Amino acid sequence: MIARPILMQNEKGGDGNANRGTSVITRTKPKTKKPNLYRVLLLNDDYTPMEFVIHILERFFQKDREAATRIMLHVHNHGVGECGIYTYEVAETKVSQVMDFARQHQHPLQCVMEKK
Ligand code: TYC
Repeated sequence: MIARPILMQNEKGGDGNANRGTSVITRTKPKTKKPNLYRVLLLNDDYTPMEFVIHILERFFQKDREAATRIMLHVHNHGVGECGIYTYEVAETKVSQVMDFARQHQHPLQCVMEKK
């Protein structure tokens, strides 16, 4: 973790001159903030072709054919399954890409995200 300099105004200053009445301290304790993570899930339905779901997993979730087939069959058998875990904006983008692609091909496939 990189210690970032923190610029602080001290009790003096306010005379308008650059950096007069200021002091710089350096953070010593590393500040590590974990990002909120979101699961992207596929939901089962009776109409979307298995091959289409496998294609989605390869195209948008970088799965190889074997992993994509395993996830698709899990969703088919259990009703829901995880495609991946991402930060909020990435997860949101994946959900939109899947929903748009499914709609374009007139399949009822549903994709959702949930906070981990
Ligand atoms: N149940 C679908 C079928 O039998 C296949 C399917 C799998 C659909 C996963 C959606 O998310 C899904 N054709």
